[in-house]
Amino acid sequence: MPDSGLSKNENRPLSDNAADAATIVDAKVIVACPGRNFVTLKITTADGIYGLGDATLNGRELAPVAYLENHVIPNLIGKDARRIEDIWQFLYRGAYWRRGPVTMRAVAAVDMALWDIKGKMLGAPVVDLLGGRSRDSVMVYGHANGGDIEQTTDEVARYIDLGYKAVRAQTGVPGVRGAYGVGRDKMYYEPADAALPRETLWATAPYLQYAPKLFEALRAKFGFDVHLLHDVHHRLTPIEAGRLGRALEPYSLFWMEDPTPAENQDAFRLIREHTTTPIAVGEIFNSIWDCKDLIQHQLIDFIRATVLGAGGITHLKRIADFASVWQVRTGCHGATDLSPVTMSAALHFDSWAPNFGIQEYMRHTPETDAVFSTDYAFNDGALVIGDTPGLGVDIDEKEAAKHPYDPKQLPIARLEDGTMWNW
Ligand code: GCO
Ligand code: MG
Repeated sequence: MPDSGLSKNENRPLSDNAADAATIVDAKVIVACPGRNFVTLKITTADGIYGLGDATLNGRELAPVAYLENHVIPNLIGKDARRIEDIWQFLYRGAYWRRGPVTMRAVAAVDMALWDIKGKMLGAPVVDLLGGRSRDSVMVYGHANGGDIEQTTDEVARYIDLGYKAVRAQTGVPGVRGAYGVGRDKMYYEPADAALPRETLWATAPYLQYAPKLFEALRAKFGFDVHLLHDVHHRLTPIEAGRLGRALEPYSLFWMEDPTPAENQDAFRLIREHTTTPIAVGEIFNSIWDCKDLIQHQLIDFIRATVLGAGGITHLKRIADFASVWQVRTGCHGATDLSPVTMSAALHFDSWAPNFGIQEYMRHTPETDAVFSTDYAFNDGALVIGDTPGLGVDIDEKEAAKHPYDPKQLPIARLEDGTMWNW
């Protein structure tokens, strides 16, 4: 592992009284835009050990900032940082108002920071506190995006050359302006790109005709050894999703993601009746209650809830254990709006989870990498975490201060007649 400059907490004398030493004395929120906006929580104990958490909510960043600063941090000061579970329950049950993307990101940020602190206190990487590594490295998938089938095929080839064993493939659709997943910058696709939302167009009929042709072309060129994934991004109705899943069956996808919105989870029964293409859902889920029915009725194959979105390591571990009963595997969301703090936490979780499936991996920009140092590395289609105590991630606050918050929202989608659709 390269030197990651993560040893700042080493060699600090522990005070005689462990409880005093572990008292939370400070917590602050750092908002920065090194290429994109990130919200980072830094919690410090009396002994000077600090932990980091991510609370980034893409396009709505200042909501978790206000929640943390006004409603969470005052409750943390004076608490014992070692009591991760109790603090989690305090923030979840104690608020009375449960769940939701804002609350659960704030809870997640605290939880990540406390696991980071605990690891540093005990001199162990977080994965060892979870039960140790179930595997040495975790398979990741990268994003191959193109304006048409030819461009996407070239991109898939590039990812295979880079060593990826799994690639998500998205293509523009002729006649559909700004179809989901078509990057304007190949290496660093970033959909939240304007202060007011960019308008994109959606048309289901041409997409349903065109998308299977992409996978036909990819299998013809690359064979069946590489895992191929596809994100429908909530665009279809259940019966349309059933049809797409069936059309994709000959190309043996690793998964078809978010085929329809998961608000009405019964919708997935209809999809299941029509296709055996594996289904992945959950990047916008916030708790085990969002996942419960889909998992226990075996309506999905992969649960995409994340450390960031679903209340931190403490809660995601609970979701993974529940999912394992029905042989549902994990497939954590890992787009660029999940900061290197979340990626580090996710990789500790993935390295432990016995029912790990795959981890999404979108590279962060060089500006982001200059603010956050990490100890994970890409090797042969997988990410490997090091043995740094805690989460193995640090923030350079001076560097972060050079990149002030820059409001940016996600795009919206409309149908050809102007009707609002799911982006
Ligand atoms: C994915 C996602 C992302 C989201 C983004 C929104 O599967 O990676 O769908 O690209 O659109 O995280 O903030
Ligand atoms: Mg997705």
